[in-house]
This record gives sequence, structure tokens and C-alpha cells, in this order.
Amino acid sequence: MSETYIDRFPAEAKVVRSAFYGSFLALAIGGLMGIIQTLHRTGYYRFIDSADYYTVLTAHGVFLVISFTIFFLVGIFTWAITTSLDREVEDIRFTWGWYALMAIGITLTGIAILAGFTDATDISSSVLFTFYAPLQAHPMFYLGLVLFVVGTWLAGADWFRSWWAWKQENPGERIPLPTFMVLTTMIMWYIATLGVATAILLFLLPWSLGLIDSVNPTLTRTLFWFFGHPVVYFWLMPAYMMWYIMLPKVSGGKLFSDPLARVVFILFLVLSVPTGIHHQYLDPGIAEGFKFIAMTNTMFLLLPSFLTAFTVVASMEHGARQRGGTGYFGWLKALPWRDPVFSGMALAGLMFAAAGFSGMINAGMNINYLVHNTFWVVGHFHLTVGTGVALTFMAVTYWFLPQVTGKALWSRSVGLAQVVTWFVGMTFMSNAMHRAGLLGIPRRTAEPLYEGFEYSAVVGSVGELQAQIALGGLLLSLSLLLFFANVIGTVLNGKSDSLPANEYAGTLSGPEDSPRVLDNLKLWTGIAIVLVIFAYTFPLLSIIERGGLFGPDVIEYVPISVDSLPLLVGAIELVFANTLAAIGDGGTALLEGVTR
Ligand code: HAS
Ligand code: CU
Repeated sequence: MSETYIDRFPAEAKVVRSAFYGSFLALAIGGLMGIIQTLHRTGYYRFIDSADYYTVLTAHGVFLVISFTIFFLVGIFTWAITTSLDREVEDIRFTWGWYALMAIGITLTGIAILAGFTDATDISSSVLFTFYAPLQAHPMFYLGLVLFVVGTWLAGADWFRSWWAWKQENPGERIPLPTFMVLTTMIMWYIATLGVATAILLFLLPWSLGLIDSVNPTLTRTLFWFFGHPVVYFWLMPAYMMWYIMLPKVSGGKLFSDPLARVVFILFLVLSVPTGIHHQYLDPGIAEGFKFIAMTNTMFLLLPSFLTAFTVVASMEHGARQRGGTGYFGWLKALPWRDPVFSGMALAGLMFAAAGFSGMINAGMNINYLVHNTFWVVGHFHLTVGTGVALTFMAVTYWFLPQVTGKALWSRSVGLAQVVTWFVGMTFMSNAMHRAGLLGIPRRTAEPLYEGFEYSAVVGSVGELQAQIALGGLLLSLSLLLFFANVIGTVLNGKSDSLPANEYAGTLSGPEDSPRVLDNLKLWTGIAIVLVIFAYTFPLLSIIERGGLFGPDVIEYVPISVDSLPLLVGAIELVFANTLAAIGDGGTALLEGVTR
């Protein structure tokens, strides 16, 4: 049967389509801000006031990492659930409900940011996507974010509801892989967003409304990063989902291992949250010992990405050999490089491998001192979210858009040119950003070159780095124009009846090759919660103890360290006791599963 998604799920296709359009609109606004700030920072073309730079940067960050990514992923998650369970959503009005909530929320936040450009109102929210106190936004900024996040919670509820209904009708069956990926990602997201919800509802929103006079900045920062690290996996896991279930198929083969893919998503669920403090290695108000725990967890968290690199490349190789590829590396030539869906994802993966290395450097507690708050970090996240995720999303759009509109892709060659320009542009921009960071050039400023201070490069010059960044930025903008041309061209196309069927990759090794305990979502959720409690209870308590729940306005900071060994021993005991209690029956099941 060659049925497209829109044939099988016409009502859901509309929601997915609307999610994409919301996402692309955000991409357009965010992208525009990107080129403005690149040219401004590098000094090539300046037409905004440097004082407005924070407004541009806030819009760039929020529109791209919050609205572009999350709207896109709720679209593909809806697709994944309906397709893999082969059932419609339980109630399409509910589905539109969460979509509307997300749309209203982000519109409010967007207005609160963009209003910063005009003096006509005193609304402004130039607080960057991290909205740290003491930077304060207009209440509408926080309120919008709350609605947006509640929208994503309801979206998750929608998907859990579908799975639950399916489970009643298919007792004892293994959860289909795409659904498994959506559910584990969403549990991770529910835990992660508790941090940001607490920060906003208890502290930042009341403070911005004038209900409380002050906040404890270390506390709100820590709550932000409780969410701020796992949010990066909220962007990444949908991209990984595509690498697992789409990339093998477009490579002409099958997914190497379904069980390994499940293990990867479980590891993300369990380890994503208790690592957030790796963004705060330089925060003086947090003890070294807690930072060390975050670092250790982060290093473990590399594992699912290494497993992914292995599984995905093995699947690509399998595909290439099916297509007649041979040799140790010769098979690479047999891959469908002319297909933008394939090459976009493969290039995104290749860049993401480099991103992983800069991430490992960030994650080292001592070496982080060298790169923190420099342009290096900006280079890092343009490779991760800006390429690993964004390029994957753009590449799969060339497959999804026909599926949800019933119209053929406007141009494959424009698509190919688009993904290649993105890759090349990002190579210039990110590489130069990393190098600039090593010279100490700071991030988050319109004026990165201080007067009377010379940055000296070991190789090349600062001017050369600036030129590469500007060139990269221009190529990225060109790439975006090509992308939008293709999206608009496709939407304006007539209906086509020769579209490929709505299918995802089969597997070489299926779920039956793995213990059933992998599907025990309660167990993994329990372990995830225990680890979070372990990683965060003591740091939060100590931050509150020192700075007050609502903080005095100004706190004098002195570096602190964990000087009481008994505290650490007590914490470890607590974790073991809790883990044992949480595992309970699950632990027995695990043993049985493994020794089966
Ligand atoms: Fe990060 C800062 C550590 C991953 C995003 N990160 C950031 C910020 C963002 C961000 C936005 O420890 C800045 C936030 C801010 O505004 O301050 N990051 C890591 C580590 C990882 C990591 C250890 N980051 C990500 C991902 C992101 C993201 C993913 C978004 C999607 N990051 C940090 C740290 C900081 C940080 C510190 C704070 C820095 C500071 O001082 O401020 C790891 O998850 C990375 C693991 C990845 C790998 C790569 C595996 C390779 C694969 C490729 C397979 C190849 C294929 C293609 C498929 C180990 C999977 C093959 C193709 C062929 C042709 C063969
Ligand atoms: Cu992080």
C-alpha cells in the first residue's frame, strides 16, 4: 500500500502542517536576527544601535531554540505516534487545544521581546533565552513561556493517551520504537520543565509583577539550568529519532539495532537532568563537590551519543551495501548523496560529531574555565542545535512536507544546495567562533573587541576570524532563503499522486531481541527521579541557606567547597536506599529480563 500520511490521517496532517508553519515562521525571524548580529559584531555592517543588541540576541535565541525547534518537534512527534501506533489521536479538538496554547504563549513572549525595539511602549524583555536575574523581563514574557510549556505538557498527555488506548487493545505487545522514543523524551521533558516552571512561577513572574522585591539569583539560575541542560536533549532526541528511523531507510537499508536505540533513549531519560550544573562551573555560590557530581554525570551522558554514532553509521553502511557499496570506506560512495533528505541528515551527523568534542571540552570542570562565556560556547551550540538539530529538521522537511500537504517537493536540487550551503557556512562560522573563544573573545556582547586591548592569535588574525564568521553567517542566510523558497514552492504546488508511502525504517534486530524491562517506563522514570534528587537537593538547599529563598538584593559571594565529608557520605547512602526502594519489583524484573 502506498498511502501518504495525509491520506491516512487527514485531520492530524493539518496539525502537523500547522506546527511546521509555526516553526518556519520562527526560523525566519530568528534567522534574520542572526545575520543582523553577525554583521554587527564583526563590524562589517552596522545599522542597529549597540544598545539594541540584547534585544536582537534575545529574539534570535528564543525564536530559534524555543519556537523553531519545539514547534517542529511537536509536529514530528504527532506524526511518530499516529504512524507507529497506526491510530488517530483520541480527540482532535484536544490536539488543536495544545497547539493553540503553544501558539498563544509564544506570541505573547515574542511580542514582549520585539516590543523592546520601539519606544512607543515600555514593554521590553531583553533578557536572552536564559533570562537570568537580575535581568528582568516584562511579565508577558514569562507568562507566554508558561503557556507555551503547558501546551507541550498537554501535547505529551495527548501522546500518552494514544499509547494507553493502543496498549489496552494490544496487551503484551512491545511499544513501537518511534512511540517509545516520544514517550521517553516526554518523561524527560516533564521532569526537566519542573525547574523552569518553579523558577518562573515562584520567583521571576512575581518579581516582574512587583509582588516580591528580590530573588536569589543563584537559585533562579540553578533552576534554569535544571531545565536548560535537558532542553538541549529535547531538541536533540527528535533529531536522533530521525537518524534512527528515517536515515537508515533513505540510505537504502534498515536500522542496525532496535534494542540499542531503546537503551539510548533510556539513558537520556535517566541522565539528562542531573547534569545541569555543568553550566555553572564558574558560579561561585555552588560547592565544587556538586559541580564534580554534575561533571561525572555529564561524562556518562556521552555514552548514548557514542552508541548513536555507532548504530546510525552501521545502519548507513548496511544501506550502502544493499545499494552495491563495497570496501572498508568505499561504501560511502554508494550512499544517495544527491538526495537532500539523506545528505542533510548525514552532514548534520558529521557536524554533530565535532560538536560532541567541543561539548566534552566544555564539560571538563577545569578546562571549562578557559572557554566559559567566550565565543567558543557559541561555536559549540551552533554545531549542536544549530546544525545537528536544525539541519536535520530542514532535511527531513523535504520528506515531511509532501507527506503532510500531499504536494511534491518543489525542487530537490535547491534542497541539496541548501543543505550543502548550511554545512559549508557553519564550517566557516563555527570553526572561527571556537578559535575566537580560545583567544578569550567574549560571547553575548555587541562590542567584542575592547579598546586598548589586543587579542593575539597564534595562527591567523582576529580580522581573519571575523571575516570567516561574517562569511559563514552570509552563507547560512543564503541557505535559509533557499529553504524558504523550497517550502513556499512546495506549498504552492498542485496535489501529486505519486508520492512515496508514509513508512519508516525496518530493523535488522528488533525489539524481540531485548529484555522486556526496557519498556518498563515506570522503572526508568523512578531511577531518573532518584538521580535528580541526588544531584539537586543538596545544592538547592545550600543555595537557599546562603542566599535566602527570595534572596537579598545583593549577595556577597565567596567561593565555597564541600568541607564536610559526612554530608557526601550521607547523600550517597540516601541515594542507594532510595534506588533500592524505587527499583523494588522493577529490579527483580530487570534481573529476570537479563538472565532470561
Ligand atoms: Fe552543550 C553549552 C556540554 C551536547 C547545546 N550546549 C551549551 C549551550 C547550548 C548547548 C545551547 O559541559 C549554551 C547554553 C548557554 O547559552 O549558555 N553539550 C555538552 C556535552 C554534550 C553537549 C557534554 N549541547 C549539546 C547538544 C546541544 C547543546 C546536543 C543542543 C542540541 N554544553 C556542554 C557544556 C556547556 C554547554 C558543559 C556549558 C559551557 C559553558 O561554559 O557555558 C554531549 O551531549 C555531546 C555528545 C555528542 C557526541 C557526538 C557523537 C556523534 C554522533 C554523530 C554520528 C554521525 C553520523 C553521521 C550520524 C559524543 C552521534 C555520519 C556521517 C557519515 C558520512 C559517515
Ligand atoms: Cu549542558
